[in-house]
Amino acid sequence: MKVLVIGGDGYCGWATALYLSNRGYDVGILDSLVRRHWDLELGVETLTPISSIHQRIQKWQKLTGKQIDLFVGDINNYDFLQKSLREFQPEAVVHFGEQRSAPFSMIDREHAVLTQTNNVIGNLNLLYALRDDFPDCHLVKLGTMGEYGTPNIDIEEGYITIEHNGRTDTLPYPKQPGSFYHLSKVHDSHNIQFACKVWGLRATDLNQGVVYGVLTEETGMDEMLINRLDYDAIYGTALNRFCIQAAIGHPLTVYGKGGQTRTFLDIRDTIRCVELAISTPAKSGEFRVFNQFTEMFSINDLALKVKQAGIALGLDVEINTIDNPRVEAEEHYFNAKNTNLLNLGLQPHFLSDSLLDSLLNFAIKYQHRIDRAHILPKVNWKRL
Ligand code: NAD
Ligand code: USQ
Repeated sequence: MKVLVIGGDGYCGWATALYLSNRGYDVGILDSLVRRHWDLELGVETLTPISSIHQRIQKWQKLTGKQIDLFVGDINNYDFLQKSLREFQPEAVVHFGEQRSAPFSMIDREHAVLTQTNNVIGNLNLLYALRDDFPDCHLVKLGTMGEYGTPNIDIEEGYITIEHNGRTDTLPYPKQPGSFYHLSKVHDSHNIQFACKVWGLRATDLNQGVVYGVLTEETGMDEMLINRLDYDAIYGTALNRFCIQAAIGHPLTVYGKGGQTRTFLDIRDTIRCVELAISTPAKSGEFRVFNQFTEMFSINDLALKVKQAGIALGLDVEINTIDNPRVEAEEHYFNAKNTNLLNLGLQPHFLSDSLLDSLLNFAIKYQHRIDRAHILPKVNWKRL
């Protein structure tokens, strides 16, 4: 099957592209490389030294004999997108290619607008390109669990059946996102659902939780295939950040009370979930939603786990509570369903001591690359 991975130079996309290529899929990567540009602009670097996309793909071909086609360009450029799709002829498109940081989207008006135009228009272009040339192609779109927010009732997978004044209907689950980035994902979901309804496209929205870890079988084959691992306050995410902080003796940065509960998954499950979605496509006209995570943790739980794993490695780990730069509930009910992917056969890699160990050791190995100035958060959600 021919699969185009949009955003294939990024954290989730690179691991997915190699995994699918290894599994025998005919893979293409489309990426504007804008994430590398944003890193330069922010003055941050991934913990790990990543090679250029060209070097990465060449090395992969040398090691495995497998070819990955490369399309460098922006999906906001419709001509480029249309031309690339026509050349590659995808049967499935996995769309990771968006600005994915909540703090980035909250820096100021420019960054909010950039995030929403990049994400919403890019996705809308993709919907039109599929409608015109590949109406049967399965769109697998990365959404986020953060679309739902933290409601005081259980979170279902995309839809909820509601009885109101004696009548019943199954409706999209209410969305209460917590940043202009998370809002962009909600807008995407609505656009995709509408396109499936009016044009008969087939799509799966993967509402993914926070991803952790860095090693996959494929990216571990050679240092030139190494994946990015962000630790800075803009792009670094909770668990990855905590492990890197622990490795250099920086106190773990718990925002506010730390009772924020989120969903999480190992990057090795991200790639498997995408494959499960691709191999059982949505029906024509269907907008399918899967909640893509394996476990739920509060931020305090995570900090404690990292502290314990760090102590076992002889590290001195301190947990610091700092003022929460975000506006979010810090103590709340949270219970989300994730049965769709399990029913398709997902066998989760639950968070284990060995994973924490490996992540901590990765961080220790590359600690000389860490710039401590980028650890504490500087972007505030509130109107200061
Ligand atoms: P990333 O920033 O590492 O990768 C995104 C890639 O998309 C980058 O290589 C970037 O250059 C590319 N890109 C961005 N805009 C583009 C455009 N207009 N045209 C072409 N390419 C473009 O992000 P990631 O962590 O790999 O996340 C991938 C997707 O998964 C995102 O949509 C994100 O919202 C979603 N997601 C990520 C996480 C996580 O914890 N990392 C969790 C849930 C959902
Ligand atoms: N947090 C801390 N300390 C930190 C970093 C984060 O307490 O040092 C807290 C935040 O306040 C928040 C939670 O941890 O309550 C998660 O924050 P995060 O930065 O790990 O993740 P988030 O901003 O939600 O975004 C990440 C990805 C995004 C994806 C999302 C999935 O960057 O692309 O969509 O996770 S989800 O969280 O399910 O929305």
